[in-house]
Amino acid sequence: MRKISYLIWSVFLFLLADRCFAQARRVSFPHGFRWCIATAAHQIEGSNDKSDWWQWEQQPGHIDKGDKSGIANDHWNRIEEDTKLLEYLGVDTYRFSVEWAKIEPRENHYDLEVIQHYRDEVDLLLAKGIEPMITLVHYTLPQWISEKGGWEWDGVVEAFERFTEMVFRGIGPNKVRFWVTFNEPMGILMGGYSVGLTPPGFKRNLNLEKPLTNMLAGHAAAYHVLQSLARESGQDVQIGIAEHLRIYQAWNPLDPLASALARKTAEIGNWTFLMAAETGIVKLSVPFKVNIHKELPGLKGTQDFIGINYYRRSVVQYMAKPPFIDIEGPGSNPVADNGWEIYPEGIAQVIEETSRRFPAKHQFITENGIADKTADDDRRTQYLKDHLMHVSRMIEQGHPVVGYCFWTLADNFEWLDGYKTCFGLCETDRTTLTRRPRRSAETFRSIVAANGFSLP
Ligand code: IFM
Repeated sequence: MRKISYLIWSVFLFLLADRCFAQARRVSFPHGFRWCIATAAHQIEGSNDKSDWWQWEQQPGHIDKGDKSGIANDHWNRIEEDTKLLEYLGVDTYRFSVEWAKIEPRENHYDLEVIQHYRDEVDLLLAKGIEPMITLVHYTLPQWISEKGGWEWDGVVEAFERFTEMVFRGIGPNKVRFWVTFNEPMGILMGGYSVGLTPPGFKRNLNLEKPLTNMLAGHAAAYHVLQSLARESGQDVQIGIAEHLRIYQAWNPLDPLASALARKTAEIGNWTFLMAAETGIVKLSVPFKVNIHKELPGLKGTQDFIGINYYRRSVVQYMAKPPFIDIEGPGSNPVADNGWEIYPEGIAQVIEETSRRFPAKHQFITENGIADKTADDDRRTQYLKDHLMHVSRMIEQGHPVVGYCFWTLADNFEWLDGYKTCFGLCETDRTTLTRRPRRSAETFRSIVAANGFSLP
């Protein structure tokens, strides 16, 4: 009798321990957490021949191996196919951009068929139960604006405001709740206006007052237009900016110079735009180089959520050759195909810093992903889980992260890298454009279905 009771107790304790352990190993997300896939028009639609990037790609030396976006993934003609993939993954949100160069190919000439096309895309998504999140500017501009100086042109703010109104009215009220005015605005500024590696190719160093001011004024104008049009139709809209937030650290944390440089780079690269939209004050200062400090009317408080694009850590280290210091170095972890260090805990650090700077504001992970074309797709699968583990932990600690977009659906045109790097949950065959779900697509799908996953 005693033996039987021991046995029963042991089995009971074993089951209890197993259950507790299993719970401890579960990575979960709150009810209503948004699962999303992010894409951008120029990278997938194809034939964006009225845009500045299209022109840029035609010039030798700009894009790796001379790749051109060309037909890209022909998403323009394969919306149904791609929407089926989104349904297969089970996401409830799809972040994509509308292409200004297609909507307004010539100044003040709006192509209503193009607007209808986006309206149809939105309707299709809604019919499938997927909420659209629309990005208004994902790097590209119409070529005619670029020729006038891009974000330095005096008329660009008004043009952007008109374009925003056109998009909202064209798609129709009560359809799109989530809006992103700019994707990675500091990337646009640095690439196109500081170092000149992307269109319009200006090399202004840190003399960025004009384009920075115009982009912020454009953001504020778009924010107010969207909010007032939404109010007219009794709709709730949530508007944000998706900024590329990186971890910058000194290789040797005890090195004061490298640490100060890392802090300054983060302040400029990560926070200039987001902080300005919050406070209304445009601030950019580097001793002996630039000193911008001014208030922009109408800018303060123009973001309803913070969009976080997180990919990597950059380590500040010294080099033997000029310029003797590298602020883009990888740290001690493995790197992705494009050389970006894989640093999952960085997403937690970025969430924490975002909460500190913008308390109580909702955070949306608007992009997270890895360039990887290894055949077994282990790295992407692991990357996804490792980053989600940190996101879940931060939510448990009370950080207001409301959704997560994976970058991206299928391999596509990766800007300066052309078609070399592959960020897709699906592999795109560049000859047939067939999309083949990778192992990570299966993993993502099951995580979405279960609103979490168990750690091994
Ligand atoms: O492909 C880009 C995207 O357009 C913007 N964020 C980073 C991604 C990967 O480089």
